[in-house]
Amino acid sequence: MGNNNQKKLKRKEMLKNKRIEEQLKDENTIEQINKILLCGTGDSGKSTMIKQMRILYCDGFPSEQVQLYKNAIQKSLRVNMKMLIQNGKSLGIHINDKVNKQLSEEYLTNFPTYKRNGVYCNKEVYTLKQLWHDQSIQTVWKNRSEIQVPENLDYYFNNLEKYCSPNFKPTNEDIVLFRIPTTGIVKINFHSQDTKWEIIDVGGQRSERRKWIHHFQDVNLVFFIIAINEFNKKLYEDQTINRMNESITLCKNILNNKYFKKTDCSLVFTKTDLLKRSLQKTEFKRYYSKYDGENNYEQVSEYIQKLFIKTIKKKNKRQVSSHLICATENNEVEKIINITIRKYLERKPISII
Ligand SMILES: Nc1nc2c(ncn2[C@@H]2O[C@H](COP(=O)(O)OP(=O)(O)O)[C@@H](O)[C@H]2O)c(=O)[nH]1
Ligand SMILES: [Mg+2]
Repeated sequence: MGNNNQKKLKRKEMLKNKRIEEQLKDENTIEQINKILLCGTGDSGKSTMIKQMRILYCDGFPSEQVQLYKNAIQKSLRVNMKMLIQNGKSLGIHINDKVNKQLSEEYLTNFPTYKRNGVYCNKEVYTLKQLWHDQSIQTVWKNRSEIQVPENLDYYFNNLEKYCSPNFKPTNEDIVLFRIPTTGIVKINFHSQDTKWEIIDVGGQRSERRKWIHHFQDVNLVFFIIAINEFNKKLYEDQTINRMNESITLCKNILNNKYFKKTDCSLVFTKTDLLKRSLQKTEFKRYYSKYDGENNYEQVSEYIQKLFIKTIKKKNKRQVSSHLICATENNEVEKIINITIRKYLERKPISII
């Protein structure tokens, strides 16, 4: 009998231990999701980073997104040709070629009809192609820092027939290179180095920035995104303000915010490809008179990085890193995400899933 009681007690003890073990296991597996917040002015490349993450970690874009981009890309060719013709006039660049001048006038007259019809007819495609290759329109395009047209417009105009076709289906590259301004919040979840992460994209234009504060709590890493080629551009929202100066001011305000005093941050300078292209025809010193280096990519990019880094206070309390990337290149985005997370985990080992 005594033996039986002992057996029962032992069994009860074993069951209790098992339950405790299972409970502990459950507690350890409660998901710890680490947060990366993307900040920066409009057009700096935040959503491009998110799109690359979607390609890397989430099997690309759902069909409704692909359809959205198809419509937006097609619409933009028509709208931006109108912009190039009209802005050319205000910049004093008039179409010299008689035939093309006539075509451009007809285009502006027919524009409302084309817009209403939506689909491209052969005549419109022919006109757009002629006008895009016109020397004066190309001069307007070369002076695009003076006007508000999308950065990668040439990519689409150089392959016009494809994009005007009703059968066109955007590739990942077509989507990455095209901008639809972000309103609201976009989040992507992913695993990296045995930890769970959430990356958050917010709209960057002035009207959108009020919403950022709601996402400042519990952020593990802040990525401040800067388009490094913006030194000669004006702000979309206010044509009197230089885009890079706006970005410097925002960087100072965001990264010295009380929520981020001890938060690791990465300055991510995008559009390195466009900076290289732009320095071939533009003097950096014309916009930053204190600069006394050479007008080459290495020295200019070094100088710009320093302008931003020096605005960040309390560098001893957190890790601050700086990266130069072409954000439209998938592997460059992947590389900096991996490096930054690795450095973060080395410093602050967190529970592994
Ligand atoms: N050529 C080039 N284009 C870029 C780069 N990064 C972003 N873009 C383009 O810049 C535009 C604005 O990017 P987006 O991510 O929407 O900016 P956001 O307003 O900060 O979200 C898009 O057309 C992108 O394709 C880059 O490194 N190189
Ligand atoms: Mg965006």
